[in-house]
Amino acid sequence: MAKAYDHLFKLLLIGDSGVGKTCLIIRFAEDSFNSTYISTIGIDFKIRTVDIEGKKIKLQVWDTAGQERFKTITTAYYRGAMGIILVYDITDEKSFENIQNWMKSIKENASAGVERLLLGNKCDMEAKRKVRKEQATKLAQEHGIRFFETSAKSSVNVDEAFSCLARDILLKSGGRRSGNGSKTPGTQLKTGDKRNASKCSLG
Ligand SMILES: Nc1nc2c(ncn2[C@@H]2O[C@H](COP(=O)(O)OP(=O)(O)OP(=O)(O)O)[C@@H](O)[C@H]2O)c(=O)[nH]1
Ligand SMILES: [Mg+2]
Repeated sequence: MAKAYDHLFKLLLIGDSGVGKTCLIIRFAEDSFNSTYISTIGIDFKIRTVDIEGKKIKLQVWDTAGQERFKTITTAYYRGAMGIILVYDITDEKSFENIQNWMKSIKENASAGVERLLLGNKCDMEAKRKVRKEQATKLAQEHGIRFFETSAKSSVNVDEAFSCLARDILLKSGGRRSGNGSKTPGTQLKTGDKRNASKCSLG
């Protein structure tokens, strides 16, 4: 019998409470959206298998509670993650400012070579925007990571973001190891522009 998948990648979503982590995962795994807000308690996960570069990649996506009181539980899951998605809400400036703290938390709790990705969610709410795209692009460049604006509600860039991260992990595991987890030159300035997004579309 053919193997169900070639690789299993564990991904983790972090970010302030209410930014839309759970909705992004539900959009990605089940292609649905619910506007009722049920704050995540502790930790949860969903699975979706995708095709990337001819490989079947099983993505186990861990959803963490953004509320401070769950921090001890959620940070225990950082270590096992191969990719971490940092999420803020484009209509909530505080959630963007806090990305620095979430970055710090990754540094303290995750494995050194973990792939990171920045998402500005709720981009369907343009009229309520508080965080300019350029601010986030700059922050992502400073950290040498990709950035996308997404909407779990309108299904914008969700598949693209997850597949880009999976693709980066796949490429990294396929021989371009840098040993200490630092990025090789040339992969530093990665932003989620249209060109990048189309390159990362799912097969
Ligand atoms: N307009 C809009 N609303 C969204 C979007 N994504 C999530 N929401 C809404 O934002 C609220 C919070 O979404 P959740 O996905 O539960 O947020 P969370 O980050 O998982 O929050 P915690 O579990 O508390 O950490 C819900 O009412 C969602 O319906 C989006 O892309 N656009
Ligand atoms: Mg949640």
